[in-house]
Amino acid sequence: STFYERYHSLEDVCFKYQILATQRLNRDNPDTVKVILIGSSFEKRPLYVLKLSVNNRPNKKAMWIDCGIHAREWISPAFCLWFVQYSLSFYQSNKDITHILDNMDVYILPVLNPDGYHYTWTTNRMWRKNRSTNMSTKCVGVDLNRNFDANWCTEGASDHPCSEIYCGAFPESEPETQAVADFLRSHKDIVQIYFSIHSYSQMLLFPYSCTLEEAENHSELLEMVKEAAQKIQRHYRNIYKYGSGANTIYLAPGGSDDWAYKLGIKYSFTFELQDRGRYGFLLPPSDISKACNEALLAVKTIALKVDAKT
Ligand code: 0X9
Ligand code: ZN
Repeated sequence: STFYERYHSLEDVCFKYQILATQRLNRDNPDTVKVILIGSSFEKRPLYVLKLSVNNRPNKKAMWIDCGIHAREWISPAFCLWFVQYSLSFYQSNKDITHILDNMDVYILPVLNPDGYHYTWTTNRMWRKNRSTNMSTKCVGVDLNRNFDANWCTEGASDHPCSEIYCGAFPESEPETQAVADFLRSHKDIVQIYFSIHSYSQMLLFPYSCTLEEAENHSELLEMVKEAAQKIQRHYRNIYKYGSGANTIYLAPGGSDDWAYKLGIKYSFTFELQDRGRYGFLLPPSDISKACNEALLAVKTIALKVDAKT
């Protein structure tokens, strides 16, 4: 199997990212791939975003993808690497990725929660939260997908530090949350599409998850995820559910997708990749390529639809 059909330690992901950053999308332009440091984790690990940008046209729109917000969801960082590799390999040969990259910059954060990810490799494979500590409790970690400022810590999150869905002491209390939120705030006029990649259960979700109310462009978002799910079914014979988060899985406030949406990024999505529970978080490496190709098809489908509208 290739590099991309295996899971990788944090060190290997970071090393690979530095290598990828030296590659080019476009032979004529050296500045197509760039690494940006957006902050650091609780344990002071760097948070690197890769920027793919094929030309320097001003006012270009952008798409954001983050992976690995939940430590044990290993298929997620694998997807971010897959996406970068696919972009670098098929720009100018696959018409969809070419069209997307010609029209928008792409920012990819492969491991939003590096401390947690490292911990799943060394100590506890089923860890979910980050690894922040606090004098007032012996329990470790905040659920970073409950720590954003979107109906923070209401029903569907917990204010108990020992809970798996602990929302933290206050919104954006965690350095990882802050780094992402700061970056998106400072790029909100260009970032049009937000994707957060999770596992498992095979779902394509959009806001809201923090309330049962419908998003203002609910029907537009529904149309997009429906088309993406249909394409996955047609090409890969696999079923993905789709809909707003609160209606499709559960109420879960403080998530990054809802926060990004409220910031003004009207095309905001959370994907839950394979599988539907057979292996759960322990998806075998032999399933990585199909899981990533399905998600890639969904990302491309939605990006093309957004691009056609704007
Ligand atoms: O509960 C979550 O954070 C996500 N599911 S997971 O099993 N990967 O933990 C779903 C997130 C959906 N979006 C929001 N809750 N905002
Ligand atoms: Zn998750």
